[in-house]
Amino acid sequence: MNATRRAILAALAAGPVTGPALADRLDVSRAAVWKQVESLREAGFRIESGDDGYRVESVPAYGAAAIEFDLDAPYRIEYHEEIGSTNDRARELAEAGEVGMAVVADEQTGGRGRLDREWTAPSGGVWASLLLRPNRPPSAVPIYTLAAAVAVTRAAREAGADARIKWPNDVLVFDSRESAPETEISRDKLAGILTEMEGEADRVSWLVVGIGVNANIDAEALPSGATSLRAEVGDVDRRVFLQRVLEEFASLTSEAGDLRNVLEAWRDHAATLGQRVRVQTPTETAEGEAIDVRFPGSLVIRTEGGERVVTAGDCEHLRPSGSE
Ligand code: BT5
Repeated sequence: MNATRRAILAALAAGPVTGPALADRLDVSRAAVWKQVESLREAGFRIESGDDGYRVESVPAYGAAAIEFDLDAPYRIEYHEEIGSTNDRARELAEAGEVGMAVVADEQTGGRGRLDREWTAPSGGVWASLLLRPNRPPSAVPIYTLAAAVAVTRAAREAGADARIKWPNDVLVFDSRESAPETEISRDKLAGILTEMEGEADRVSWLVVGIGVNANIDAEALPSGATSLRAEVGDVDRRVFLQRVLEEFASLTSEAGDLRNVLEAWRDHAATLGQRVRVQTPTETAEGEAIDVRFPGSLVIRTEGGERVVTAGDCEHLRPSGSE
């Protein structure tokens, strides 16, 4: 999307505005304004022109301009109907020097999970990869994964799903039909996050935070153990849902803010804390009660041999000892 079109969208989001006022404000010709308004109409925006100027009556369901319209987060959107992996595309853009972008797709044909696992990503999901260049050391990067999990969880809860976070990167929905929910054993994966980066010792060069949410997808189209917003609460407006995720994420990770605040928000939504867990790290297995999360995202586990702090790995929630 070009800069004039983006600026027109931003102005229209604030209310009706006349063509001449837009031309003045953006320092372009009236013909240029008209051309961009026409192209927005072609993209599916219903824009009426009345006495008070152009007014947006409706926004297309999804797509770059739709997601950017009225978005309160500093990201430009690149949209694809179909792509291999939005993370791969964001990495390409990183190599090309871009920043502050989100690559969004309706469908991914080569979606990736952690450790080269496959991520099933049919049409109807929210598949998005954010490209950032935070002024932070690589050691702080795990907190961005936690922030993304918090952002997705908040948006999913607003949509009505009982979403909670399993350390470090899974958003789960708990089965409300379960008779004894305190055992918290029955839950399905609604979303996952894949964070990738390149950096030097003291500074991140680029960071890609890939967010995958099973939104308007039949549960049958997903692997076992997965669920979708459609299955839990019905279809959502993906444009609004993704905007919420991006806005939450931007506010949690703003350069001016304290990243430690993410931990507080994460604890509020954590399913893992207080649970018996088994965490498989690349080098060891730790089993015990998950008691806290520490900056930049490590899990503190009380094991028989004392407290252990794990920084990465796959976490399994176990039945509490003494239960069936
Ligand atoms: C993740 O990996 O959970 C990270 C997933 C990140 C996906 C996003 S989508 C946008 C961006 N572009 C990409 O290419 N990726 C990111 P992990 O914790 O390793 O979980 C992977 C495992 O989850 C798989 O081995 C399956 O068992 C399961 N799985 C696969 N697809 C799933 C889905 N759609 N929903 C729930 N579980 C799934």
